[in-house]
Amino acid sequence: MSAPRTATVARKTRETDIHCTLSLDGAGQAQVSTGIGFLDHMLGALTKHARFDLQLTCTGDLHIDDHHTAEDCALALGAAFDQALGARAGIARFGHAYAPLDEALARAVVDLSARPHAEIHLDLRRELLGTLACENLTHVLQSFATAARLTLHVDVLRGMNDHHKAEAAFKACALALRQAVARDATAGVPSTKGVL
Ligand SMILES: [Mn+2]
Repeated sequence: MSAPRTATVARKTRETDIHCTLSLDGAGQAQVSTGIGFLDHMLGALTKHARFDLQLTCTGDLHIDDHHTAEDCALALGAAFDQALGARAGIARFGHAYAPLDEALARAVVDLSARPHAEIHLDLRRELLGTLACENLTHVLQSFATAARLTLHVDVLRGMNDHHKAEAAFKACALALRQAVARDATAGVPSTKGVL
C-alpha cells in the first residue's frame, strides 16, 4: 500500500488568494469555497467521481467578475494535481469515460502526457450558470489541463439543459482522471520515451 499522493498549493496574486490541498487517493470528499457557487458545484462533482479529496478556498476579485477566480482556482488545482502525481511512474496514464446526466451526454479523454493541451467543446448556450460565465467553464478545463500538464478532450455529445451538460462534462472528466491516475504496478514510466 503506497502512501496517498497529495499536494498543497498556495497561490496569491493581486487578483486571487488560493489555498488548495488535493489527494489523488481520497474518498471523494470536497470542501470547496471559491465564492462562485456553480464552480464549487463542478469541483465538488469532479472530486466526488474521481475519488479525490479536495480542500480549496479562494478569495478573489469577484467585484470585477468571475474570470480571475475561475481561472486561478483551476490553475491551483492543476498545479496540485501535477505535484501530487510526481514522476508519473506506475500509473495507467490514459483514461476515457462517458457520463450522462438525464438527456445530456459527455465524453472525456485524458492522457497524463506532461504535454498541456485541451480541446473543450461544451456546447453551452446560456451566458451564465449561476454567477459563472459559461465561457469560463471552458477556460477552467483548459487552465486545469495546462497546469496539470495533461491532454484533455471533452465533448458534450448531446443535451438540452446547460446545467446538465456542464455537470455531465465534469463527471466524465472525473471518471477519466480516476482511470488515468490509477496505480499500475506493471507500467513503470508509461512512455516509450522512458520519461513523462
Ligand atoms: Mn484568463
